[in-house]
Amino acid sequence: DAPLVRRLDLRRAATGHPLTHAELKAVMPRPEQDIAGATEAVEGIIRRVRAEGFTALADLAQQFDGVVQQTTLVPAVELRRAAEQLDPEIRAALEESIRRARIFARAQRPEDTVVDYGDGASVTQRWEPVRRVGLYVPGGLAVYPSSVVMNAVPAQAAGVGSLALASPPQREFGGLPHPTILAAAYLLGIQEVHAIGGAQAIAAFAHGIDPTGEAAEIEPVDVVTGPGNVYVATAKRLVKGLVGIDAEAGPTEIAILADDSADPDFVAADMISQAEHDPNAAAVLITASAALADRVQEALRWQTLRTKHSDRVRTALTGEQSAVILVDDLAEGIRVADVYAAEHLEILTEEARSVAARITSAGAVFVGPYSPVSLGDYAAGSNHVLPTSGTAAYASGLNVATFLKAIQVIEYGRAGLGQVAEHVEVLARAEDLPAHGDAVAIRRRAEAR
Ligand code: HSO
Ligand code: ZN
Repeated sequence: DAPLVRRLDLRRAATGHPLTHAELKAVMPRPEQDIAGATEAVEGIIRRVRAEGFTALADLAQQFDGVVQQTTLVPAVELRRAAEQLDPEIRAALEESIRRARIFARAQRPEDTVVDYGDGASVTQRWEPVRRVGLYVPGGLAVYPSSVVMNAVPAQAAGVGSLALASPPQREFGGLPHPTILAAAYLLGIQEVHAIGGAQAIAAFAHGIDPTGEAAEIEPVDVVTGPGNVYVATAKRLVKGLVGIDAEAGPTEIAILADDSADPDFVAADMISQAEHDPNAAAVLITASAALADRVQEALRWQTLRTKHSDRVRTALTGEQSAVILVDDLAEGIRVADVYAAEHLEILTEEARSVAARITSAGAVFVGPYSPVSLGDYAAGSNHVLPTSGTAAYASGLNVATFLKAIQVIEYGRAGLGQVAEHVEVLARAEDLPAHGDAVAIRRRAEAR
């Protein structure tokens, strides 16, 4: 019977000529995603939230979530209660996840850069955290307390003073967000949690909500982060510019670069682990070993039968976005992996570390047989909010810098300015902006007096 994952043969014998970068890019497996479709509806929601504030939020909560709200703010006692009632095993796991993520995030904090040009002239790059961040966490089917950790920890390590979280109100939990989300917020020390769903949460963060009646104020934020469905992604796209956003995350993806030394059962298990997220998730194996490709297809078949979300997994694996890519050799495999620019790339080859060092595009690289992606999803210390859909060619995973901005500080004295004054005046004339030159000349004349 047919293999589960389609085969894409990029070996010279099949392609006839070595594929250029552009040709490779064109044949990479990618999911189709329609983000334009939601734009009109989301624009309407944002307009209403801006115009009507809490009234709009309450209406939308009734309409989409079936709950009646007096305020969006979750009382502090509910956060504590959720943490107290959390399964102790889950609590311990979340605490370890937070602990490791914090160590890595704190180590990322960049130093200021100071350059001295002599004559009392210096330029400094100083890092400052953004003032306030809004973190959106989906509810419904995918309840990921791990994503609360991954979004909050780098913001906190950056020194962001004000962190608000929003998650949809759940009927079955009395109109509050899901209790594991509340518990994760409590463990992270997040005190401001709002029960708001989807696009309206992004709008509330971006534009702010005035206090009305019992309803609490929501101060506008500087940056909005967090995963979500197509409505959330669209809302983030629409408020971008007014506020900063993290990446518009597409469906998750895993690529594995492997050779004959790889265990086909590990390869299959890891492909399935990410396929489990979403029928649109992508699982890609890149290998020069046709024998490994066959063994992985075999392992995928039986593992898929036994896994809990086998329907979703089968849809993801058989989709256009997933593939077993055959290449001539390891060097070509590295080239293909770079062009694909995976959200997650596993290196399951001999000398995995040196192969990983040659990779130039990936959200995160997982080196060797004991670094599966699911380790990174929960407890490696790295972040699991990573660039998808090939955006790793230019974008980075969530990290401390996402929540920092660099201020350039210029301090020249009279002598320092004197050293470059003429060059400034010349360039000002060359650009026909004589007033620019005058601003320097007037200081030179003051000096002469
Ligand atoms: N693999 C997902 C993150 C996640 N996994 C959350 C489990 N929970 C995207 O990197
Ligand atoms: Zn995952």
